[in-house]
Amino acid sequence: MILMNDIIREGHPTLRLKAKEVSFPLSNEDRQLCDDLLEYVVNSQDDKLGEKYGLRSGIGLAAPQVNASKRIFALHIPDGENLLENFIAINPKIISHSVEKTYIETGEGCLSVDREVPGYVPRYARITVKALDKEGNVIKKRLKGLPAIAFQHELDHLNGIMFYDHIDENAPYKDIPGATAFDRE
Ligand code: N9Y
Ligand code: NI
Repeated sequence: MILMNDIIREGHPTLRLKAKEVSFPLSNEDRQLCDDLLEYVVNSQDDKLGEKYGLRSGIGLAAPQVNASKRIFALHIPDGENLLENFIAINPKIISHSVEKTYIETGEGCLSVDREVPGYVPRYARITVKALDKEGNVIKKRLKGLPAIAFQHELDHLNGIMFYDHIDENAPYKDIPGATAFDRE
């Protein structure tokens, strides 16, 4: 089971690597990694289990965050139109995206970052994505709102990108042209 001590923090070189494609059929190790990532996000959002194991709540977790440089992440976004309720993405890709952008009004955080970094993180408002599931089936989805934002945050982890790389440090709350704010509430 993944605990906070298993999550590597900023400064660890693995977070800056481009993660490797996963080959199929999945190895037992990769299968377990998928299950562990999903288990973490589900448990971390359960008040009782989160408290019991001291988990910081997260809606997504990418393999590089547990020091596995592989193109896998899990998302658990309750209500997000049920699109990413329990989603494991392997070798994920954005195949098209809107011109319109969005950003979380209150900024982003990251389980690998133990500090607040203020500022808008520009994301595509709508994306069409492809990924493989554990059996190697191609899953294609259209995402918007929080699921779209979270997918882009996780995909960035597979490419060695941190959310604050997107923040304009001289003007963190500068207007983003063509963007509509996403309100977390
Ligand atoms: C976990 C992150 C991923 C999200 C950050 C922004 C979009 C994806 C995560 C730190 C603590 C809070 C938590 C969070 C949330 C957001 C919106 C609505 C409800 C994966 N991570 N968090 N970051 N929760 N809850 O680093 O979930 O943002 O790579
Ligand atoms: Ni993150």
